[in-house]
Amino acid sequence: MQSRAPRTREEAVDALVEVATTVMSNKPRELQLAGAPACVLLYGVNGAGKTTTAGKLAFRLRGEGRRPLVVAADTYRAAGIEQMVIWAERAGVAHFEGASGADPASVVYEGVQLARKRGHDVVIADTAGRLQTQRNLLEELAKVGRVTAKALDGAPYESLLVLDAVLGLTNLVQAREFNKSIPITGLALAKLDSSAKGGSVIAIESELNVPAKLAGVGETIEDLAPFQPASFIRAIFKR
Ligand SMILES: Nc1nc2c(ncn2[C@@H]2O[C@H](COP(=O)(O)OP(=O)(O)O)[C@@H](O)[C@H]2O)c(=O)[nH]1
Ligand SMILES: [Mg+2]
Repeated sequence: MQSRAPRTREEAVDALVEVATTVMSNKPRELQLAGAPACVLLYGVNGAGKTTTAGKLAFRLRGEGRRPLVVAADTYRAAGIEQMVIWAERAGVAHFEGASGADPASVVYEGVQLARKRGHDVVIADTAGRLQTQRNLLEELAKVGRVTAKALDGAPYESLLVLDAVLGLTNLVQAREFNKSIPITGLALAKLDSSAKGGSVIAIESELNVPAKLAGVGETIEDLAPFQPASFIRAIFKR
């Protein structure tokens, strides 16, 4: 850290880059997917990119030789389930969907049992969008988390908060609240291909000590990448 206040714009940017680099260094960014099966749970607000990210991730893991089962637990809307099924088919992976209106925690639980029975090594569960202000829906999400942990008998379980890079500090507010329902193990930052750069992730990583693990960089199935802090910081500060 510089010992004196920056004098020029250049020095100020250098100082910010240094702070961001410190915040983002030494965080484990690999998905923890050991277990039979492991499970990745995606949650966040409506339109953040959960379903798209689930589909892209399934495709990516399948490409790495895994056998994902996608679980459509966005049971509020028939369309929510359908969208997940379409993405699973696009990814060429198996899917399991709850009935419209079913309890999402039960759907995830059944999905994990089915994965075990059929030898899938990873479950990717999509959940309904909800706002960080909707107490009852956050409580429901907490139940999904508890039930998932129980279904997995301590196997690694990734709870990824999906964030829309286009949103600013509201992402930090979301992360704080969602983290109380299900402790976040990683962030999936969608829409990094847009003109927005998702700078709020630095604040979230700093305050909650959680790493961004995935970056959405477009609308096609291949547009998901491991999150790269160095290029992320470079894009924000144009360095
Ligand atoms: N450009 C871009 N669009 C994305 C990305 N991820 C998701 N989207 C779009 O964002 C919208 C909402 O995505 P969706 O996955 O349905 O959000 P959900 O409500 O959280 O499940 C869709 O139009 C997606 O195509 C991304 O990485 N880049
Ligand atoms: Mg969705």
